[in-house]
Amino acid sequence: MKLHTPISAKLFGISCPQKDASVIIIPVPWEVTVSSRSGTSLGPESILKASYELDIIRHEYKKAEEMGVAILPIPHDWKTLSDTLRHHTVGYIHAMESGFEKSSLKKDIVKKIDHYAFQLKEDVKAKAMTHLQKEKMVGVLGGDNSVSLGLMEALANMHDDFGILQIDAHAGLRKAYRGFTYSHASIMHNALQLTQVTKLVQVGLRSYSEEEAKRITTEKGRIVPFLDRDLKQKIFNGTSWKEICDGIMATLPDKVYISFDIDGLDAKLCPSTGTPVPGGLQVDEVCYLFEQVVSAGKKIIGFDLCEVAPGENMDWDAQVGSLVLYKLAMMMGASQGKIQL
Ligand SMILES: [Mn+2]
Repeated sequence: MKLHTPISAKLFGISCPQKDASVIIIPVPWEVTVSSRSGTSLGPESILKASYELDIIRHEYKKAEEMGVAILPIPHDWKTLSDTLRHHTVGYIHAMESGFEKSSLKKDIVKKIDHYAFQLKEDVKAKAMTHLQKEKMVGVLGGDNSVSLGLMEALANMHDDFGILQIDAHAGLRKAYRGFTYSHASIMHNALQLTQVTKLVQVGLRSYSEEEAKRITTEKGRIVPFLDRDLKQKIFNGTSWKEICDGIMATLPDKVYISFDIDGLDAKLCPSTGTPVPGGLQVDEVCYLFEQVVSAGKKIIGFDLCEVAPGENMDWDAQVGSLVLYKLAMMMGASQGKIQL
């Protein structure tokens, strides 16, 4: 499926020059290491397009105008490179999954992908630093889950300590999954290399390996899991979502980075995402959770939204994506006093 970025990209249908924006969104159309369905490199473009419709749904979306939100141009060179490299990785991943783990191709491909993925990370980091130094707030819009590391590194340059609130069906704690240092499945493993990340609070997990489960147990204290099945058990037994959110808030430090993989939601809300998993959260639940971060007096210092893919149901996945992108941007702004809730 091909999309076309409009010449003037008006996120949420508002025209806001970068210099006037409080929040800058960095789009990253990248999906080189995804292991199953592809499509998320079209995430930024499809969300941008869907976001034009938001203002006619509810008047509350006018707050984006008040705060000023701008999206950087979608870097089509990275998209083209992602598409080209995917041709190598698809074959390689397929070979590994068919038992050819010792393939002689491995070294060359992994080296090449690691090289470009490092460059992508540095590019995102440089863009983030540029805007953070101008005292703007920054969010990353993927692309696959790996693309947020550059922003996390930029924030680690500016903050001594912060926690990550991760909404995801997956733990993201695999070490160099399929050999790739910057794999989508390794994002939180890589984030935890930053000593400034004092907490990783994972909400909605329902698909993880034995090795990842062990890691969560071993690093208890730094990693705090709120498994999907435990959340559901509590709700079915009468605990309110408010009480659950209070419990999540109690584990977070004052500065919070939100990492939102769309597959943390109920798969009905993101049917085209790469690795959907049954179960998961509702949009209203995560929006309420983000509001609670603000109400608890915490400061949202950055965020990412990843793994939204247009697929065949282009409008639907992107509509959900644009709504949660809006919510993330607004909550970050509210937490830093730019708008009132
Ligand atoms: Mn995931």
